[in-house]
Amino acid sequence: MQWNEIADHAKQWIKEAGSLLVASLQVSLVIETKSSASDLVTNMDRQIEQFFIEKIQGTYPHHRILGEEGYGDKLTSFEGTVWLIDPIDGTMNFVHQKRNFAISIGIYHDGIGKIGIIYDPVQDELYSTIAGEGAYCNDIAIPKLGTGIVEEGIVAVNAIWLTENSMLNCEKMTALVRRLRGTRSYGCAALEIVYVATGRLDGYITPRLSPWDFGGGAIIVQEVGGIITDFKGNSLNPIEKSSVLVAKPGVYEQLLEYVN
Ligand code: 2AM
Ligand code: CA
Repeated sequence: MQWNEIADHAKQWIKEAGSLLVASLQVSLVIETKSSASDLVTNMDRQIEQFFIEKIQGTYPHHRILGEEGYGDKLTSFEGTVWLIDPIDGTMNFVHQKRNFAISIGIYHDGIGKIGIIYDPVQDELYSTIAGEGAYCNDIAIPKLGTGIVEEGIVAVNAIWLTENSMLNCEKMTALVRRLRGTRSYGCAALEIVYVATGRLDGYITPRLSPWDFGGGAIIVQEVGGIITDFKGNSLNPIEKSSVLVAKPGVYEQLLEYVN
């Protein structure tokens, strides 16, 4: 398989899609809610997913696509080449803040991560990797991560997980927040994962992501030595929803004790 050629196409398409998103910020969006008032979808989520499906099917007709908005294939297995696509990760940010959103692509072959590409079109930052060939931010190599400790770490976590909830122990989370150097919350899982890869964050804790949220970022952060698993320490299955703990070595082992 020509992974270089596929990655080049994916980068070209993701940049084109990013320009469409930035241009759309100037015109009024059609905003609807899905499962709840905080679960937003816009005409652009749908348009961008359809844009990728047309490009991929036109160029790689045997590849399959799993996209958040459901225009792709109904996958029951991960055989062959599969594209995981989130046309807008951070739709709430896209609508309310007009920044801190991204397009996420993860390309897997027989379930193994091959290519990860995340594009933040407002910052014009393209994060990419072909597994085994290093990770890049706008063609500048991202250095391998060293080890760290929570006392010197900044970890992304949404404040909701410090309130009473069924996914995490909020007393343990409060103790963790007191011990950390700092916390942040960007509201865009794909960016929070690649920020761990670039060292802007030392870790990220989030209890329920879908494959298209973590599929691209997971390949990038692992390429630079970051660790990404579910809250029990198991490898992520790119076909299932999952809790996600991602961090640099050292910090990961410490965080695992708080979320497990
Ligand atoms: P989305 O914008 O593509 O839906 C928000 O904290 C981040 O978590 C976003 O990246 C959002 O992705 C993702 N997310 C995915 N599923 C979610 C859920 N059920 N509830 C809240 N956020 C979710
Ligand atoms: Ca989305």
